[in-house]
Amino acid sequence: MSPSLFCMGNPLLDIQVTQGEKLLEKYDLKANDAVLASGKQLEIYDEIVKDYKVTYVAGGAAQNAARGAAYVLPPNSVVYAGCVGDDDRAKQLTEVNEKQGVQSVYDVRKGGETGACAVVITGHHRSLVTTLHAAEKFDIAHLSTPKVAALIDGAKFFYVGGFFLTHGTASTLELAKKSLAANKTFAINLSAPFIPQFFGDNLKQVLPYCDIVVGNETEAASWAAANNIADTDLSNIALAIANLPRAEGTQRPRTVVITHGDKATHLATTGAAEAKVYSVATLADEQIVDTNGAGDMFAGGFIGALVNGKSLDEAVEVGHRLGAMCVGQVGPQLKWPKETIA
Ligand code: 26A
Repeated sequence: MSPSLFCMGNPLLDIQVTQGEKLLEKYDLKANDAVLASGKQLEIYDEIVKDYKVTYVAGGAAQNAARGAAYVLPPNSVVYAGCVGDDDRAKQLTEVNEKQGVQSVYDVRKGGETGACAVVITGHHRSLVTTLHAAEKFDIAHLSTPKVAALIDGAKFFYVGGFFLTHGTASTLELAKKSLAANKTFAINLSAPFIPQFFGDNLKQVLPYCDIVVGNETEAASWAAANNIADTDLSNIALAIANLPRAEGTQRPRTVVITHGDKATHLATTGAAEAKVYSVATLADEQIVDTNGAGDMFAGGFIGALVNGKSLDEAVEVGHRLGAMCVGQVGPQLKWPKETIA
């Protein structure tokens, strides 16, 4: 059986540091943000490896979500594509994926370097500083290689990181169009405020094909601002995204789910009179290790549950459980041995 969920994104190794207050100041970073490193920020990787105690963990937003989905799905359900170098980082990512039930079908750049993300933790915040390296060299031709093409044909669900739109809009559209032609489900994550803000045109091209859109409160706000929507209510923003035009031939409504930390989760579906608001269990301070990857694990759990045939309500619940589980671990990780979730 071919895996039912095909994911695509930027494979990254996270290099995580805690108590990073000084780093935020030095590199001009917001406590809770994701950026592409530029100028002086490119020095952060050498500095943290040299002067801080770092922890290496598998990252890459869509890859985290893929591992999250695999957590709640039967074996051999999830495959992930992205571009890496032929280095130790890629080896490490492949091993973690394999252990956690994700088949990696990497586009491998000979002599290339796998991307990295400096994760600066301050309290319950995380600032992500990414250098994509090989990740942005993903070649659309990879999707037509016999192995990957067969996996795309065999999949029923697709999930792409919005982050991929910094370089891979053509590949995303190719996948999205295949999904539509075969009446499959295509999901995207808004990924970070800078995607709607600076890559809004790319997002606009892809959104008509998206059956599922996942994001958080800062990404929803950024999307609203970029689209001249003054309303800041997350339910209304979710509804606005749900009601955006669809590609011709689409046979299903669009579902938009916007998380807001432990405050609430908002879910809107095309044509609905109002969004549904779910409450989220609050974790005690001592249960929180860090929040890196929590949104990805929510997305992975949500999508995985839908692939499993669960209802939207159940899928939100699974997402919440995985998000909370991730917050209790270092970086974008879940508890092993596996707990039964769905
Ligand atoms: C293009 N950018 C900036 C990125 C990322 C990214 N994944 C893909 N593309 N910037 C940060 N991440 C990942 O987000 C996860 C947390 O949600 C980090 O690797 C981290 O694991």
